[in-house]
Amino acid sequence: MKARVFSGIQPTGSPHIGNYLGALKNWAKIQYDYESIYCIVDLHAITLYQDPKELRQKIQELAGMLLAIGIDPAHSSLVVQSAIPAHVELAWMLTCVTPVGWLERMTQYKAKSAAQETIGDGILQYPVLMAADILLYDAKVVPVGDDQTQHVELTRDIAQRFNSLYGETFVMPETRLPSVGARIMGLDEPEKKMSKSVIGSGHAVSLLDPPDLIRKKVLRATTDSNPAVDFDRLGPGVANLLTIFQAFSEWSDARVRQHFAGMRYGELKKQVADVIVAALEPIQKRYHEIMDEATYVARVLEESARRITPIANATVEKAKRAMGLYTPD
Ligand code: ATP
Ligand code: LTN
Repeated sequence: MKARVFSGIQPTGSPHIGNYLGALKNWAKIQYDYESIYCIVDLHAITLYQDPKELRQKIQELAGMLLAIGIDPAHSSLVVQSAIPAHVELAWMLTCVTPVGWLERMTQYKAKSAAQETIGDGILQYPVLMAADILLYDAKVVPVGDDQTQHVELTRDIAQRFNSLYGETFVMPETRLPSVGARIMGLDEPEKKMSKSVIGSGHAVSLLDPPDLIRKKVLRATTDSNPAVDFDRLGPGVANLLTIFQAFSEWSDARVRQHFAGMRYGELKKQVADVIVAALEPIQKRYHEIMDEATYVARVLEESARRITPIANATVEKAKRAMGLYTPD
């Protein structure tokens, strides 16, 4: 039997090239080597307020986008988290073995809670639900961007603690980062991770941006006071543009160095914009075709949920038995 892969993405904002290069491209690439489950994590999204109508629409659109980037429903399962109640059931059981201190140490929790006036319990519990997502399916491999490494480590700690308290129940998952592009930075602020939730026209390139907008955003990207690419003195903005180019083109380090050394920033930006536009064009075309097919997305989501719900339920049953909870015999 093939090992299982699991990963998730929140239906918030608009998916961008950071999501694509850090995670989604890898999802499509490794799906044939594993039994893959990819999940639109709407229960994670509501840890911060979401407009209900918008959320509903974003779930559909994100599913369409995941199919457009190449998730193959004949091979992989594409599901919405809230369609499978087992995620929440297991999350509660895991909550009960997780020390609050572990959760308070999470970088993402610290950043998100600092930005809120009142901190919803969901923001603190966020990584426990993520651990439940992963452990429900005995996933060995979790392809994510660099910002999620800490959460996967925590998943291992929670699994280990559960196993030592209640006996071997969960498989230990491992993070899978892309070799290039695990952390794409904002075009306007290269010190900050490119993020869906940052509103700002020059921050992120959305996967659905038209070519002229992509070019405009890249041409305006923050660089530094050098005139041309100098690999001995790379500022964060230029380094980020080179990473974006390399991740899309899949060129080797040596080829990137040779090609870009001494190139003026204007020309560098033009070439970066070209490589993004060329990669996104077929994705956007497929996206529109998929969204034009009235029931296709809904069918994929339903079939996938039907296929994997028994796996999730079996794990919940196993965890319940391990903990001594009631299970009808
Ligand atoms: P938000 O800003 O709303 O938290 P996000 O852009 O971080 O959203 P997520 O849905 O949280 O997006 O992440 C989906 C996947 O994309 C995760 O695997 C995450 O690690 C990856 N990812 C997100 N941002 C980046 C980035 N800037 N570079 C590389 N990978 C990223
Ligand atoms: N927290 C992740 C999304 C996510 C996830 C998961 C990723 C939820 N559950 C399980 C991998 C495995 C994020 O990208 N913000």
